[in-house]
Amino acid sequence: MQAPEHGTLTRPTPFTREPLRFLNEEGLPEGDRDPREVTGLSDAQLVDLYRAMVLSRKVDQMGWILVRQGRAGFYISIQGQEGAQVASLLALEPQDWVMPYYRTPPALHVRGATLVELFGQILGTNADPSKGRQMPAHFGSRKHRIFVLGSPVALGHVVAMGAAKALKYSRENAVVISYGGEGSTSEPHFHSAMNFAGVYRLPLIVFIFNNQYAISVPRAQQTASETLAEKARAYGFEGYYVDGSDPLAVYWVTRFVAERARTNHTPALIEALTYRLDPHSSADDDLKYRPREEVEAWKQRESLARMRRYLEHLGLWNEEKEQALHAEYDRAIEEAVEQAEQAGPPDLEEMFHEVYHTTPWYLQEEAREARRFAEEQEGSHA
Ligand SMILES: Cc1ncc(C[n+]2csc(CCOP(=O)(O)OP(=O)(O)O)c2C)c(N)n1
Ligand SMILES: [Mg+2]
Repeated sequence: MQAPEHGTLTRPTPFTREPLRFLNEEGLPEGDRDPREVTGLSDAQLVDLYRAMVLSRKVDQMGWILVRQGRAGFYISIQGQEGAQVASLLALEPQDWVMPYYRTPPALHVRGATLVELFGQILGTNADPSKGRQMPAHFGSRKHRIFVLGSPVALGHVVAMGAAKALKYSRENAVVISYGGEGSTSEPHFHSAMNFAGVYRLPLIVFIFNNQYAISVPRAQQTASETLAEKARAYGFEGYYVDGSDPLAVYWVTRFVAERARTNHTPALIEALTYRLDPHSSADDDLKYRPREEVEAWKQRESLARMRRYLEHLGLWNEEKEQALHAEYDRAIEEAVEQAEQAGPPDLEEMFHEVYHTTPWYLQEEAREARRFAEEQEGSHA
């Protein structure tokens, strides 16, 4: 999707007590500002934004199916966060870098990752840019300027801060966005990243999905701060509290802070208020720690329904278009899964290569040993 011209955005208000938003829970514009004017998004771009959100939801649904069918070993869901995830990715430029967290991958098609690559990663086949070296939900691809995330919560923030420092010193006109959950703000890595982003004035955006739980731990047990966004104050820069179910507000704020970071190296923290509609992962039972009614209530105010209502309100969408879109994506996803699977498992020795620029002798030795072991196993089963 083509982004609007630079420098055209009005400044969002930092450190608000209520989340910034244009759309109310019914998907209708509230207040006297036309979100199209403030965001600079055209009608065609609004439709593209919604389409990308639907695609992310459908990739996610297929992720769950693959686990249930025993074709994937594990899965982590984006459901409930599609609007904020897609809108913030769309607000970036191709030269920017993305540090995903484990709920980001179903939206990475926005950065140019193909569906075959995304499903290749979930299935760990040769279609995966990381060649099956990572567990599902850990997509990365240098080609698309997407870092490979590490599993420890918040680790990405500090790596992203280092990358932002490198960009600044190499005078690249680009920004790094680092995603994480509200749980990641309790980790030392978050604070190190925030501290040095402020000290060195780095082009870093730390984007926090406050989905109100870190597995079973509620947000109230993470911090006594009223908002997460206000933590930025302590590090000498601004924090923005946004309604994460309003993709337009998320787009506006992200685009604004990204433009500012590229031109004058000002870091920013964004807190997007969301809700995780699914269990934490395919290995979790969320009804043990949160009531079904709470989940159902959040389903009523999530981003997909809101954005669809808004497009309908503008006369840009209807049931027929919705059905056609689902049919188109169902086909595309089915084909992508088939291709990703047909790519076959990566060669056994792949796991020893590309760990270092050149494979050191001890990894070469381990690779030979693994090959010998595999051949012995095959022999003993023959
Ligand atoms: C350092 C560390 N501690 C614990 C875990 C296990 N773990 C994985 S995800 C997660 C919850 C993180 O919650 P949050 O940051 O709010 O993100 P969310 O999953 O809610 O999107 C935990 C505790 C881990 N991966 N790394
Ligand atoms: Mg969380």
